Amino acid sequence: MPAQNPITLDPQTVQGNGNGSTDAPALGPACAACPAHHAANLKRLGVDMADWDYVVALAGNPNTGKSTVFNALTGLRQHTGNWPGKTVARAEGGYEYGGARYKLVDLPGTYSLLSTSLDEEVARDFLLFGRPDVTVVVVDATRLERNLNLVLQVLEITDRVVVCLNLMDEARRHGIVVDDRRLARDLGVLVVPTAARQREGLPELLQAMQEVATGQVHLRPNRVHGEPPALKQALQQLVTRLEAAYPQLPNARWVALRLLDGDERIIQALKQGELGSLTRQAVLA
Ligand SMILES: Nc1nc2c(ncn2[C@@H]2O[C@H](COP(=O)(O)OP(=O)(O)OP(=O)(O)O)[C@@H](O)[C@H]2O)c(=O)[nH]1
Ligand SMILES: [Mg+2]
Repeated sequence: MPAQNPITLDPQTVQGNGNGSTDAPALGPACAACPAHHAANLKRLGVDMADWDYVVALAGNPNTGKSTVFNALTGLRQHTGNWPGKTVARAEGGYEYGGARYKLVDLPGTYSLLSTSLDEEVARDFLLFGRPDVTVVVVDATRLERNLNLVLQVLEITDRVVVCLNLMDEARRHGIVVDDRRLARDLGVLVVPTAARQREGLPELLQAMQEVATGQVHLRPNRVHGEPPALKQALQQLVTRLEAAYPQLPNARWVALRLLDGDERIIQALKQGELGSLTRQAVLA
């Protein structure tokens, strides 16, 4: 079924690519404007991309307003079910923006992505194997420090992040001032302040999601470094081999760290070629 659900926002925000540029997108080894998601893996994760251009994951700590954002963007065009083979509920929906169809998947609320609970495993697997075109991390502006833990973990897995700085009305009420520009600079990704219950900031959020999905902005997240020399060396070796095996892998460093940590799920994913398409040379090596 084709997506035909323009959301009800200011029509001025629901058109064009917003930057007035007519330049063709720069083509690298992988086209920057092309969808980044892994359709075959998404299908295994229960998300069929046949009628959609982009897939957006909504991640965040519990109770930060993910479902409020989800409902505001998708309206009635949504359905709920379970993740394949899991008892974890999933909501997915869609909207159209700037002539493209976006599928939005509401991930379970988690404090981390270390896969220590079923919810964390579901969220992590979706980001890692599905490779959403955009991951919106909804954070609570009144509890920023605690929420940033998850943001930094998501940034290890994907560059394609928009931070939705939600509950700004609550922050204001408590006299909390958040410098969203500084936060964006420090994290190296787009940050959009919102009060989702009042629909405040949602047009800007949609615009930011489009810019990331279509490759109009190229994000360079600031990741936490500082490994000891022995670990650094082991990482470098593993990363080189991973990148040879999976040339499109956006998060070889994170995968290497998990392998060194003995993460069974990642070891299994590697053995089964779930991380993406293995190159022929790597398979034959
Ligand atoms: N004041 C205020 N309340 C909000 C805002 N966004 C969401 N809420 C409220 O916060 C509560 C939690 O919102 P949800 O959207 O259910 O949060 P969630 O992240 O989906 O929660 P879980 O699915 O349980 O992790 C609800 O009562 C919302 O109405 C906001 O921007 N401002
Ligand atoms: Mg929810």
